[in-house]
Amino acid sequence: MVLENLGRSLDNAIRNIRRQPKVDKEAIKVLIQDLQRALLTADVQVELVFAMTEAIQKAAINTKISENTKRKNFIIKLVHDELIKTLGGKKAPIRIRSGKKNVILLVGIQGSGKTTSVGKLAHHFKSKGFKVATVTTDTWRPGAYEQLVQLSKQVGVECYGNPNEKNALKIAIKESKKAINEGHEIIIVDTAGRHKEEKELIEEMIKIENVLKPNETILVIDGTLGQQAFKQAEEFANATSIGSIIVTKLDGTAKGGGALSACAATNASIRFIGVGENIDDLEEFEPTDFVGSLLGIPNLEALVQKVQEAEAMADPELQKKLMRGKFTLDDLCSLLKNFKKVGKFKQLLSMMGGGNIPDALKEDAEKNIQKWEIILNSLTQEEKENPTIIKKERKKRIHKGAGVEYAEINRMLDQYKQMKRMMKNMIQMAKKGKGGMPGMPGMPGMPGGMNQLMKKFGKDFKF
Ligand SMILES: Nc1nc2c(ncn2[C@@H]2O[C@H](COP(=O)(O)OP(=O)(O)OP(=O)(O)O)[C@@H](O)[C@H]2O)c(=O)[nH]1
Ligand SMILES: [Mg+2]
Repeated sequence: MVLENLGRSLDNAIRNIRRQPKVDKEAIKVLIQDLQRALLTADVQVELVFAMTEAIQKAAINTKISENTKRKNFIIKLVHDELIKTLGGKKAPIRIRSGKKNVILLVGIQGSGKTTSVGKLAHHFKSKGFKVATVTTDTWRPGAYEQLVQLSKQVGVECYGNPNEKNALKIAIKESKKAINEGHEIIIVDTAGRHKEEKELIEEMIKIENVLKPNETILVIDGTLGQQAFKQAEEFANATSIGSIIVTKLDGTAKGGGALSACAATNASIRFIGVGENIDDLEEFEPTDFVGSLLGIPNLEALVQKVQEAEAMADPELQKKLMRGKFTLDDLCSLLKNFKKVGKFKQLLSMMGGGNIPDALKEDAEKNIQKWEIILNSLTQEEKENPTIIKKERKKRIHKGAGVEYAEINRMLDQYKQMKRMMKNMIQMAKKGKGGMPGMPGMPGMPGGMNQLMKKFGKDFKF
């Protein structure tokens, strides 16, 4: 595994917290120390480590969570989220258009692993079914042409170049054109790594970018540089809008955490990581999966999702709105916003009405969530607070203003009424001390939270 040591120490820290019968301040303190030690040993920048762990510690101690969430799971999710944030979050994949011309340009400092990465990328895209070719424009390094020819042979793709031409720009234009004309979909272009300085490298990159107009320029960075990768990545991120990064040699370096977090800190996207010298030692970099394997928890995503869902329902603002006893369209707006975070409106409806709502209706609501938002945004405050005044004339106005079908407005209002009825039932059940409606599967945070609020507000709820 990449960053094996970091993974092992994070895994231990998480195991420790999971073993605790009760997570108290002391246990959180130990976890924070373990995390700091693990991240600093992996060369992550000191300020970053402290900012991350402070955020985790604060939220771990201060956040009120739903009683359906175990605090240790909540804390694991905090660690997970902070690590993903540090590594740059979700990124879009390279835009490759099948059947069209696609050019990928690799640049980087001497010895960073460009040529090897050209071979690895060729292998990666070939195995996805693309017709790939490589182009070498390196007229600087002795044997550079042969190196890529050899690698390309190993991958089973054609390599274009001209060892007799000394002008790299000329080769780039001519050989890429040839490769495209001969029917290749993806052309991966290697460049010379004579630069020891970022500035020079960036200047040349801009020149080649201007003539080749690549879909993507990839900066290859040696992962053993650790935090020093920041400067290179930053200059690069400032110079190109179509750039991404491959961090190489992450196999066996203790500094990988530094290189990865330093690159991510520049907002450049790390697309791949190099994890060895062979052509298949390239991994697509997806922070979510990466963090999952670092933390060593099987089904981490399921755990994170569960906590996220439970906490969306435990949102105190949302609960207050639900418990105000007057479920208006304004409240529906808040619900939609909240549940868009979780992405499962269907589940909200289950929570509110359990088996009472047919699946088709739930799916309908989930599908129409965007249209509903448009409708809701077209309503006046008065209409939101008192939906009964939305009669024919007002509906006509909304229909015109929101650009949605007339029937859609009725559908939304029908669903709203149904929800309001269910809310009423639910609160009545809570008042009777039954904690919620029967047949309400997966209702995290609701009954308990509701009972607490009932105690607080007494019998003031009226529909
Ligand atoms: N362990 C390991 N070695 C790598 C990785 N990527 C590249 N290398 C090694 O790093 C050395 C340099 O790789 P090259 O691909 O030639 O680097 P380059 O950037 O093309 O070098 P120049 O063209 O001279 O600038 C070679 O010995 C590669 O085998 C990696 O992910 N892991
Ligand atoms: Mg090279």
